[in-house]
Amino acid sequence: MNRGSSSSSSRRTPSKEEETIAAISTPFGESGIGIVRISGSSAEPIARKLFKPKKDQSYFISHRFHYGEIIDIQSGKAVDEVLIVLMKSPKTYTREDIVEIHCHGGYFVLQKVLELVLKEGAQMALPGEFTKRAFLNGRIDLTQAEAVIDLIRAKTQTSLEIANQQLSGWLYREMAELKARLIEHLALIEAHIDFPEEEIEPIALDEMKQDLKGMIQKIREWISSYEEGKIFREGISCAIIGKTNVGKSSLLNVLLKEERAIVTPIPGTTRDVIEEVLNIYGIPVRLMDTAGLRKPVDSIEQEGVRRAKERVADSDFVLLMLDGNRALDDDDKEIFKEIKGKKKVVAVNKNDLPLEISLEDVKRLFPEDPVISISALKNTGIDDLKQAIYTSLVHRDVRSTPEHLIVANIRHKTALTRARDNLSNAMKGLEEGTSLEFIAFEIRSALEALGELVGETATEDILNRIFEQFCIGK
Ligand SMILES: Nc1nc2c(ncn2[C@@H]2O[C@H](COP(=O)(O)OP(=O)(O)OP(=O)(O)O)[C@@H](O)[C@H]2O)c(=O)[nH]1
Ligand SMILES: [Mg+2]
Repeated sequence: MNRGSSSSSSRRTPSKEEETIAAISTPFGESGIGIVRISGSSAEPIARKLFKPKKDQSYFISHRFHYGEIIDIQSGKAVDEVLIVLMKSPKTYTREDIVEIHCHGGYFVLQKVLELVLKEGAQMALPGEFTKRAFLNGRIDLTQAEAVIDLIRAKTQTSLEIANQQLSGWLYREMAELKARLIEHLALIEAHIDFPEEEIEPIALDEMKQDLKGMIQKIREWISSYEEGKIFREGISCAIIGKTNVGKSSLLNVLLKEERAIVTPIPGTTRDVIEEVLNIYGIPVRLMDTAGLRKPVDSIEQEGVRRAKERVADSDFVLLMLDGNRALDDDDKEIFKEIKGKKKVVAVNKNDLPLEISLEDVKRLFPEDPVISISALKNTGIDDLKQAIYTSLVHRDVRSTPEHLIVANIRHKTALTRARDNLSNAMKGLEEGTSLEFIAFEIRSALEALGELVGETATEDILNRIFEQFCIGK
């Protein structure tokens, strides 16, 4: 985790930010093209030294590709045939001059070109340093920088959408608005601290309370949106649980659309836990098919049952399966005890066969949970089941409205929680007529939390922790 930080403190301090950095920005290994990126005031002079244009052209046109060769000045030999682009500050990723050299994508070639660039005075970039410069130079705020990481790591369409939403800077804009309003309130309070003989006018006081209330409510909604965002980013684990032969492995296969698990009519077929990730409307769900729970017949099954129970205990979510063609028995009831208190969806399987369990009875047993009738064999009710899983995890439809904003980062949630607590304290203070100094303190603390969120008052330590998560070259 800490790889980048020690070198960052020894090699570079913030005052040296203007030095020129370079890195290979494409992944290691062979590829069609590979890019060496340079950022800083020496980017253009370095490019001029190393690049020999095919056409007789003595200058670079900004933001345009030029075709030519990278030359090793010492030997005079061409290293690679390249496309090079100079992007003059400020319309660039870092707001500094940027040069990108698009080489052939071989590791050695790229390494060689990078070496030549470094020889001309550029410094090797640290992880995330290009993005860090974009932040330090005011092109993006801290939440947008973090969105870049999320974007790179996005595994589903929805997590991509959430990252893009954050990259658009909505959080920054909302925080700026909240802060502006809080600063106004603070100014009014501080004016009255300076002139204690004057009381705040009741109308102004009412307005302030009203406004604070609105802010607290808004912040609350963002905080609760975090749980949704987290689900899309990190996914959830879900154990399929049920007695033997109810069709757990069949369901896993149907959901995955492949014959992943062995299915047989013999009870006790599955022994070990089988795990696969399924995308349910944008949520990465780690599905676990487990051994059917019953009194084990041998030591292998006994171990399987132990593992199944362990997974149930650890999983975020449970898919309880019942066999609709067999009456509920003691094995089922044992399982009901096992999953008490778990978030779940109940699937009553084998609805292609005559029903021996009434769905009404099952609903009465699990009044809080969705009960879905399916057939894993005939592939019916599976979409309803997926929908039920989705809605029991996500309470609002996050996909339908781009305006529905999601906080997807624990750091943001923590800062918002602090701001909410400070504002609630301030609100309480106003209602109880506490000293204005106390209220001013709480509002100032809230402002600090919001400033930290967008990076205005973030410490070097916080910044390092964020940018260390990037790869080199981003
Ligand atoms: N008719 C019918 N049969 C099904 C259905 N789902 C599964 N089966 C059959 O039920 C038997 C058991 O299915 P499995 O998927 O192996 O059941 P399981 O719950 O994984 O069983 P264990 O691994 O032994 O705990 C197989 O013969 C399946 O073909 C269904 O919806 N309808
Ligand atoms: Mg099975």
